[in-house]
Amino acid sequence: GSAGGAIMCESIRINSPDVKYSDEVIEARYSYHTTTVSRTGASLTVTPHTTRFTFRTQRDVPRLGVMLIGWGGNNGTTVTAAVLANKLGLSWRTKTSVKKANYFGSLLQASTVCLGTGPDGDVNVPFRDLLPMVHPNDIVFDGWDISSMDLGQAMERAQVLDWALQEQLRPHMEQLKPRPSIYIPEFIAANQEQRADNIITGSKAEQVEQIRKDIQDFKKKSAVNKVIVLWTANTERMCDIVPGVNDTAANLLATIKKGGEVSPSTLFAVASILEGCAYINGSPQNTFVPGAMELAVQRGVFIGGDDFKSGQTKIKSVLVDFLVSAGLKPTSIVSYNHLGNNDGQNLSAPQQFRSKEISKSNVVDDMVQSNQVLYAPGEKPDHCVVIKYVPNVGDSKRAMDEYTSEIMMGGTNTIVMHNTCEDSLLASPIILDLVILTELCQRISFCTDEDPRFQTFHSVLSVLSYLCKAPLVPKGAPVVNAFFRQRICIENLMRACLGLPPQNHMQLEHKMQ
Ligand code: NAI
Ligand code: DG6
Repeated sequence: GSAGGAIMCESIRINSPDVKYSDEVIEARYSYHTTTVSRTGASLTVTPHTTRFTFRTQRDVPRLGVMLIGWGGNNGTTVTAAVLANKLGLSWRTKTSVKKANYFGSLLQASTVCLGTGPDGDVNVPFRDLLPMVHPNDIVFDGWDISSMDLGQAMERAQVLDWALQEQLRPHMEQLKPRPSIYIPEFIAANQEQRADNIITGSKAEQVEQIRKDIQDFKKKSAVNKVIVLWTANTERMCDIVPGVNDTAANLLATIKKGGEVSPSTLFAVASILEGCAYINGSPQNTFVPGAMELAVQRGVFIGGDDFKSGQTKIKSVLVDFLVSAGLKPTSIVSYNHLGNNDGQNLSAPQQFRSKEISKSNVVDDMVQSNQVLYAPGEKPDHCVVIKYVPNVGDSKRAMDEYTSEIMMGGTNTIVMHNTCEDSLLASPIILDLVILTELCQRISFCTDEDPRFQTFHSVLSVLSYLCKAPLVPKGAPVVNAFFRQRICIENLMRACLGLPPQNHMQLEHKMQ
């Protein structure tokens, strides 16, 4: 049947000699087209290339466990509650109508992609149907928090979900209790201190050991076959990159042993990597110091981040892409936020605000640099980010943006936006997409005709860029912030795994006589 224009289907089967199915894998031959450009004086020579790839996707979808750091926070409780509500098929009454649990805002669960053309035109299917993927309802959650509150009470503290829904969820949520966590007060705002009543004691090395034991314990008790760890705890201050301390994997491990400066988020990253678990950073701080990145590469473990791209920044990566690619020149971008949740309180401290300011500010760089008609080398729009803590608005974040652009013949175009919404209801589906996409990538391998040894993606999983404000990419790789380039990258990668050509939107068949 069809819903909202998308065909809901059990499975998709590709009818092509390039695609083979076995019980274990989908194997697809794929031609990857690139172009290189060389310059001689004032002239550019452009050369097309084709590389033949073979993609292999394991079909067996594991039972996935997700461990959240900051489980008792607004995002942690909201994503856990949302999955439970979906799993239980809950509905609840608000003053306007009856609401039903859903996954709106999830790229994989709630958006569609065009597979091709059928007798009635484009055939769109949910993104999640392209390849075998974990369904969010099947994810088992666990996690840590420096606050000992059970998830029932913590959900109430968060003030995100409607009360009638909380009442139905409470008996389930109150069974869930965050594990004690690593608390180093200087990394988060001093105003968080009263929450910290659930702490692992001991040296840094012992704390890492405890986190590793927690991961093993969760695996054993919940019978999951795979665990992904995700930081959705408070924003930390940035760490200095210090040679001999955190610049290499060996130095970082030695610093942990000696008890030198390492942030809690990096200690968690090290523990996860040593356990072979992918680790995703949903906050802006530089958890992935060079030593942590090197450790992930050495161990062949995926890492991803940084900072969920949920609202204001998502719009920025759409709007600036639109302006610059339409040949209009953004000259200033001014973004105000105010919010009243615990995230806002933590960000009211200067060092934690600075982490967020950095991750929110770099998001337009690639789009600006791509257009030398509009911008001279090194020229950038003014870009100002303000965040204020206003307790009264709770999780309902306000974002106000002013985009000023120079248009034809010295004209000025000013666009002003006001966005109000529950922050955690935007972040929760992103958390689900991050872990489901990461898990899928763990089942994909590929080789080329030149090098027939199968390999996996680079440990720094840049395909997660769409979901992150400050995408982490392998050293030397370009950072892409532009929203639709990030989205089409995911879509085309999945199509490649099915031996399908990239979406080109040319519709030549409709442009012929
Ligand atoms: P929150 O403050 O409600 O939750 C954070 C939780 O982390 C709290 O329960 C706190 O007790 C806990 N925590 C702090 N340090 C910890 C540690 N070392 N170990 C374990 N737990 C610890 O914040 P919220 O709204 O859930 O956001 C979480 C993070 O996600 C923040 O860093 C925020 O900046 C980031 N983020 C949120 C977005 C959103 O739309 N909600 C979007 C982008 C990023
Ligand atoms: C205020 O900016 C608080 C932040 O944690 C944001 O709400 C969060 O980073 C989401 O940011 P954005 O820019 O994607 O809406």
